[in-house]
Amino acid sequence: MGDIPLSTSFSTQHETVFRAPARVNLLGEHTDYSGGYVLPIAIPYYTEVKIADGDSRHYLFRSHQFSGVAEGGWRDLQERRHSWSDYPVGVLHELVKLGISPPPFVMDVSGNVPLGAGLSSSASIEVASCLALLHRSGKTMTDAEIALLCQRAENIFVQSPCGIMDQFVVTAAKQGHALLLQTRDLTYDLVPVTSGALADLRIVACNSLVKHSIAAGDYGSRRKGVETGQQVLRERFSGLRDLGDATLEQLEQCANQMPEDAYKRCRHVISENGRVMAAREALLAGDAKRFGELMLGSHVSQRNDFECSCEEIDFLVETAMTLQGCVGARLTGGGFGGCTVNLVRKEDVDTFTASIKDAYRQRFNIQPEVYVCDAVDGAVKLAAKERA
Ligand code: GAF
Repeated sequence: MGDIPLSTSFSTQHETVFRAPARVNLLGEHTDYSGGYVLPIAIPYYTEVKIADGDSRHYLFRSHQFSGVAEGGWRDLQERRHSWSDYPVGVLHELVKLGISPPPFVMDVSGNVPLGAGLSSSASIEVASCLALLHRSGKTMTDAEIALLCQRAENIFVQSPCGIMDQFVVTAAKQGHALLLQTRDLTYDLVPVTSGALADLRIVACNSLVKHSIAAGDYGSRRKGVETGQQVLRERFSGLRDLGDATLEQLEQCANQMPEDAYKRCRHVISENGRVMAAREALLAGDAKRFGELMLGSHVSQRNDFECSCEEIDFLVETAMTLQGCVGARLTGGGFGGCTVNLVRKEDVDTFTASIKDAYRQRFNIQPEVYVCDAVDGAVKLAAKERA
């Protein structure tokens, strides 16, 4: 339970509620900070942010779910607290840089997004907070502006070097669709997941319960490898903007000019971009089997080249692929733990769920969580109410 101050008194509260989902990425991992392609959906686990007028010159960020509050005037909110409140406070910092300073408020944060599971709990809280703070300031922004602002909040204030995928899909997702996003210019196509090639399948996430934070060093070191290799390629091939443009042939030509690990990280990213493009073709051709093969290819590449998997996740993927009705499985999200994403025939979902839980429990003595996911809309304003 949080350490909720009871001293704050309210006059009439004009309380408005905003909600942002979590996400599962179907394909395109670690491609979103070098101009590549991703294919995520938003899923129905949510952060809810209520914002109401405060009665002083203070800002108050509190939660019934997470411990600790952030409270005070602007000067009191300059330092990172290494707490959940860093996410909304980081968003406030980015708004203030743009000259947007909301009047005093009380923000209440709650939600049911699994934490440390690679399902984007951070982007969910950032985007819900951003909508609330914009509302409180009487301002609006486009989806892309909101996503980029929230990414900056995470990169700068939280000091977590994430890409743009999570913030974008959490903001802009559409029910029943995956978002095929080009992360260089933030253009996207909506790809149906409840009709067409994937109509007979469900998207199932399995949580290994191995937790990993992207603010920890592994994500950053992988990102550095990508950037080192990308720089070598740019110097060699004029006009090449980023890895979103690069080919495996070009990488081979530069292989001796970069460290081995940078080469492997780039090989993952370039081949992963190819897999997302191939997945688009597979979906257009109604070929779910091919889509599943591409997911597995992605997993192998993450395991061998990006080196961001772990024993528990490999076990979940390998086990899933032996189960009836599973057409594809892979690590999803930042990696080093978290979740797998699986495509499972509708009629086999119940036995798949029971079998994978059983196998994982027997192997690791841990009961994994399994989420059967619908693709839902991105962040919304839910309601405005007055409370005496
Ligand atoms: C995390 C990051 F936040 C994303 O930007 C992305 O890089 C992902 O890991 C890996 O694809 O979720």
